[in-house]
Amino acid sequence: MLSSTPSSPLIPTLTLLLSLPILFFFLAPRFLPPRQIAISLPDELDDLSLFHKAIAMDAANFSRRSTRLPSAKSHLSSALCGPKIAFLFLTNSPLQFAPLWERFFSNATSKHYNIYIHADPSVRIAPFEGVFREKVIPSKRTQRSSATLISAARRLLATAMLDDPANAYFALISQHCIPLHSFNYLYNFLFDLGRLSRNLEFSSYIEILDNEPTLWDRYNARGKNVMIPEVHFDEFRVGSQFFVLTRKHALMVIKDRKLWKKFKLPCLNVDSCYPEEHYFPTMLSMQDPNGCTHYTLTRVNWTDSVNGHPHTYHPPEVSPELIYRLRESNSSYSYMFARKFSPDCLNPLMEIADSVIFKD
Ligand SMILES: *[C@@H]1O[C@H](CO)[C@@H](O)[C@H](O)[C@H]1NC(C)=O
Ligand SMILES: *[C@@H]1O[C@H](CO)[C@@H](O)[C@H](O)[C@H]1NC(C)=O
Ligand SMILES: *[C@@H]1O[C@H](CO)[C@@H](O)[C@H](O)[C@H]1NC(C)=O
Ligand SMILES: CC(=O)N[C@H]1CO[C@H](CO)[C@@H](O)[C@@H]1O
Repeated sequence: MLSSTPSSPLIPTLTLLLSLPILFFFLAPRFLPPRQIAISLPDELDDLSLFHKAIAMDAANFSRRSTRLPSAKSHLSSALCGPKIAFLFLTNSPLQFAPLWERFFSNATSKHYNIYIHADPSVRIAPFEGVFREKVIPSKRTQRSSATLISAARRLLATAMLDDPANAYFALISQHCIPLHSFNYLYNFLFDLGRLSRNLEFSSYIEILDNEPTLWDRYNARGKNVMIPEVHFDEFRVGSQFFVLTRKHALMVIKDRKLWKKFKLPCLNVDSCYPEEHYFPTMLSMQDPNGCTHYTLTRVNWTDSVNGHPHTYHPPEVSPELIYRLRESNSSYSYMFARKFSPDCLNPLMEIADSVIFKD
């Protein structure tokens, strides 16, 4: 009898209580930070096993020679018999500029480069064609501003090291990147015969900055003092993830366990975390600051950036003058790549490919 009493407050209360999870479900995304994908133990073990293989292979191929040659050269020793550039494409979409890259590679012999693609398997992407055919490596899910991007880059480095001992430079490229020079120009720049003959060490082109105003927030994005003792604040660095690393530094990156233990921790403050912009510059500046130029070869335009995204170029902006402007740098050499370009820039870029971009 009691339960059927229409005036019982129980029913509305129950209804309200039952609807709370539903309400929460709809409202929660507005209040909670976006969830980060955690890196699972099986994924971690897969990567470790890959890294071990690559490290062992590198030791087998390079150790004997390094007793005779200075170590800097030994890690580029394959240079003596044709070093290669490993192009590491990190994407979660089709490669929108594939035809432009296809043109870029058309002048290169396969003796001078290799291509590897890490493609987020949770996104349906049509099979890659042409020079990109069957170049996808075993990939895992990636998410912006999370340690999954570090994992993906390390997976690409290790796979490329293991695949070909002649891979001497490793260039990380995204689907939004375009080349600013011809393949030959890039190749001759990286494998500068003058440096080789003078026995100078080859440098990695990676941006390493310590003067960003947001650095303190980013350092504490996993919780206060969490990075100690592995990384003290005065060792913490920031820089673009788009690097060109030597084999020596690629090896350092996949050998690292100490910093990874901290950088893989989930971000509590996702909006000021961006682990992929800190892990590589921090690690290399701690281990070999003089072996790095502290400077990236990938131009990006941060003017009027929105939501942590750089300026995205659209078709009306594409012109020969833009390419010339993007090449200009404050360093003694020119930028080799640029980002970000919207997919519909492909046609205007193709129109100036031979007459401007690859004309050197
Ligand atoms: C950078 O982007 C801004 C717009 O956000 C634009 O006005 C400027 O011309 C761009 N700079 C270069 C070098 O393209
Ligand atoms: C060169 O340095 C100046 C001054 O620091 C800066 O305003 C400019 O954006 C830099 N140019 C490039 C291409 O990085
Ligand atoms: C290919 O090489 C020729 C001769 O060096 C050059 O004129 C042309 O621009 C190059 N094309 C590309 C796509 O690199
Ligand atoms: C070029 C070269 O020396 N390649 C060797 C690298 O090491 C692996 C195994 O460790 C050999 O199978 C390759 O022939």
